[in-house]
Amino acid sequence: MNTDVRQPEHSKNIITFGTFDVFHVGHLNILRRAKSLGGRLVVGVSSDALNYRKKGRYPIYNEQDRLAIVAGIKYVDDVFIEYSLELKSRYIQQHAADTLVMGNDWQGKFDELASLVEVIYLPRTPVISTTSIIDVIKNF
Ligand code: C2G
Repeated sequence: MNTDVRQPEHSKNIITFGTFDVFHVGHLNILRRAKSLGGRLVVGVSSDALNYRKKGRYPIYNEQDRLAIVAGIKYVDDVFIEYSLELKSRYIQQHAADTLVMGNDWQGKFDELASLVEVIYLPRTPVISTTSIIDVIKNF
């Protein structure tokens, strides 16, 4: 009897990154489409400190809550905290990823990683963003 339960040969090891603050359907769509490339999906969720360094403000939801929300999504196999944008190649190697998926707001930004992984930019879901949701709530 064949008891081999490994992923099939063509299965990908996919990695993606994001803040996923105030989780919305655009976030869900990119995770679903990343997973649908076929294989295992691991997600790096940016730390609170990384957000503060890059954007000058903390996310609405803290990193442990954002990590728990993303981990609860059925398309996601594993999560970790992304502490630095500059550590992408290390995270890719740690998770033995062969495919990097990012939304096309990052188009071209990760092309230098193409020697390590296949880099795929997926179109963003139009209109919705964490910033626009915050604005709507502010003006409610
Ligand atoms: N996204 C999308 N459509 C939207 C909004 C977001 O497809 N309407 C995608 C983004 O392109 C990204 C992912 O959802 O791939 C997460 O988006 P953010 O939470 O905005 O992540 P960001 O702050 O861009 O990531 O290494 C990257 C960093 O972690 C920062």
